[in-house]
Amino acid sequence: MTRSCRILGAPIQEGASQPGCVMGPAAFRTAGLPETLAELGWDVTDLGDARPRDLPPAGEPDDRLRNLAPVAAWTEALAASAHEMARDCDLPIFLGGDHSMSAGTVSGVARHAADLGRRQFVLWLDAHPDLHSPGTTVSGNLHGVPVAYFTGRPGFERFPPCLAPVDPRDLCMMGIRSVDMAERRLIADAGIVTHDMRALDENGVARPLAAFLERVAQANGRLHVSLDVDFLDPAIAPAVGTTVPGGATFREAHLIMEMLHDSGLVTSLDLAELNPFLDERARTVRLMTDLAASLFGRRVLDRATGTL
Ligand code: EXY
Ligand code: MN
Ligand code: MN
Ligand code: MN
Repeated sequence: MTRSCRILGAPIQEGASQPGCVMGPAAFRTAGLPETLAELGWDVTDLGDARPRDLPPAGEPDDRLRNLAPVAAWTEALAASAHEMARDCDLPIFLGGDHSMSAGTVSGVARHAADLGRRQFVLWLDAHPDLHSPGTTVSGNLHGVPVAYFTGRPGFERFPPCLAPVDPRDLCMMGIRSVDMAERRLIADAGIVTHDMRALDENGVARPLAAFLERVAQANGRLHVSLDVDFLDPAIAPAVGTTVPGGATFREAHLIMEMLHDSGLVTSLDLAELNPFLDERARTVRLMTDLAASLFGRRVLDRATGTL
């Protein structure tokens, strides 16, 4: 039976310090993402780009936070769209746009999981935990807060309410290698399963990922994957404003995507933080598009028969 996928651009860049993510959705389309997935047999519908909601004036601007009102407006719009898309197709894809997009996308798909009486799990592939609240962020850049928002942390009074918070114990982080002090304490207290790059160096990606996927399957959960460009090593993916040396390799990233496809558990996907302005001959957007293709079933060799 043909599986359906809907694509929504989220051209948000207000959460980042470096402009450019606004061009992300267009770059993915230029790289042929929709056509690539259709060639893999998926029923693909491109919904175009989201627009931020008109929120009432947000009161006194908080000069510690960059672009609070626009990011809150984007969150409202993306949460509503993500909730509908999760209801209307098998696997919605959200094209970023900076990672503040995930405050809306994850809270929206989690609301649909709650409608179904199922748990929402999240695989967070990122150099950063993005676990700040408005009261703890040092930079004031709101692409550093989505995980705190969608896990229902306090301090988001000037955001739309998160209607179905994700249980932090249903979150698995991989690739982490840049953590601020406030985030470090919270990861320990909240019991978030975190495989930093040191752990991946020692254990590889397959074993920790298989253990997490087993938990999702046992719980009959829905699984959102949020892939931040900076999860990857900057040498293979330079088009992101927050590069951190020592990221995942080409094969580690593809193995994760291939295992996710084989599990059949993924029910939504973010491709976040692509900044085409920083790319080198489109190689980052091509890699991210290829990784999405691996998640959607593209194989070099068919594992069962070993044939091409
Ligand atoms: N933790 C740092 C901050 O809060 O500014 C860096 C955040 C980077 C966020 C990018 C999307 O992953
Ligand atoms: Mn991120
Ligand atoms: Mn629903
Ligand atoms: Mn990051």
